[in-house]
Formats: sequence, C-alpha cells, structure tokens
Amino acid sequence: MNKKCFIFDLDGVIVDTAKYHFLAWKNLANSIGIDFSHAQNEQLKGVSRKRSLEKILGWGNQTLSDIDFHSLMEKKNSEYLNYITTMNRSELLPDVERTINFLIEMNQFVTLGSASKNARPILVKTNLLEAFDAIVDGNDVTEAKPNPEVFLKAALLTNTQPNHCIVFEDSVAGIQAANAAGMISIGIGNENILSEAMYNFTDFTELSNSFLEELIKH
Ligand code: B16
Ligand code: MG
Repeated sequence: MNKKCFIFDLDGVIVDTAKYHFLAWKNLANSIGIDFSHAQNEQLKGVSRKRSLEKILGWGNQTLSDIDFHSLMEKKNSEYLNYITTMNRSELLPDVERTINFLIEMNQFVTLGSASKNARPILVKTNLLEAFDAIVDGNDVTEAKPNPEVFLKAALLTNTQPNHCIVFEDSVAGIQAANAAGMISIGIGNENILSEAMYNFTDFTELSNSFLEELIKH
C-alpha cells in the first residue's frame, strides 16, 4: 500500500482566513500612511508576519525602530485575533473536510504546513486538530516560505521522502516552497496567479477522490 504525505497549507486552503489577514494588514498599512492593494496582499500570502511587515514598510519607503516594528506586528496580530475569535466550522472552505476524510480513509498521512503562528487555535476552533498526523507551523520554522523548511519538516515528521509528498497551497510563496522541496505542488485558487503549480484547482470541489487516488498510486 502506498503511503504518501499530504501537506495542507492553512490560511486560504483549509479556512477562509486570508480575508482577515488582508483586512488587518490593510488597516495597519493605512494607519501609517501606506496604501495597500489586493495585488500587494497576494505577495504577502504564505509570508511570515515579520517578513510581511518588512515588505509593507519597503513599499512605503519607511523604516522603524525595533520597538515600533514589534508593536506594529502586535497590533496587526491583535486585530487578526479579533476577527477569528468567533470562528467555527462554518469557515472551513468547501470540500476540505471531504478531502481530509478521504485521505484518512485511504490511510495516508495528513499534515499541516503553515506559516502562521496562530494555526493550532484555528484547528481547535474548527475541530480539525485530531485529523492531522503532524503539524508544522510558524512556531516551528526559522525560514519563511518560499524556503521549503516548513514542508520538509512535515516530510521528516512522517518519515516520507519529499517526492512522495503532495502540497496544497494558495500562495505563490508556498507553491515555490513546495517546488523547491521537490514535492508535488497543487495550487488552490487562481491559476493565473499560481501558474508555477504542477496542478491547479479553484477549490477542493473541483478535486475529485479519483484524482487523489491517482496521486496516491503514482
Ligand atoms: P500569523 P499560511 C500564512 O499562513 C498567511 O498566508 C499569511 O498571510 C500570514 O502572514 C502568515 O501565515 C503568518 O500568520 O501572523 O498568524 O503568524 O497561508 O501559510 O497557512
Ligand atoms: Mg495560505
């Protein structure tokens, strides 16, 4: 029996939190006089909190003291946490649960590879924590996506070779990280944006169990 490691990104793949990250970053950027567009937000998806703020300051040609930098990171995170306090299973993206349940039924490894430091509380709120064989999040890595560290750690924890790992991602940085790790990359979202992915689907409703079976076999 083939056992592959399926690695799920969190924000924008399992839950619809990408919109909350966008709102919190937009409000923060605007509060210091920096414009923030949807196109810029795309460049922050999958990118760590620290790196995201560095990029925003770069776009606005601003530099800050360490203290101010950390207080802005805190401010963004507390607004984000406010958005997700009441989060529940209704914010799971369509057919994510069907996909996870099918993979469990097929005796595959189901793991998380997220840049977020808030991943575990979100999995608790959505009742998914138990579904994962391994969880790697922003607290476990030193390098942010597009560095492959987060996905390679998930492979290591399940003792799976990278070429037997399949990554579901909604961000350009995450697809690049999966490709750099030598894994199969599957873009979930806009295929024009995620053009570097090996396969593309708008969402999991388009991704059939028979396609998953093919991935398991080959
Ligand atoms: P936090 P993912 C990423 O999560 C988000 O896409 C990105 O927008 C966010 O800045 C990053 O996590 C850090 O999140 O501030 O909660 O630690 O998509 O890799 O699951
Ligand atoms: Mg994501």
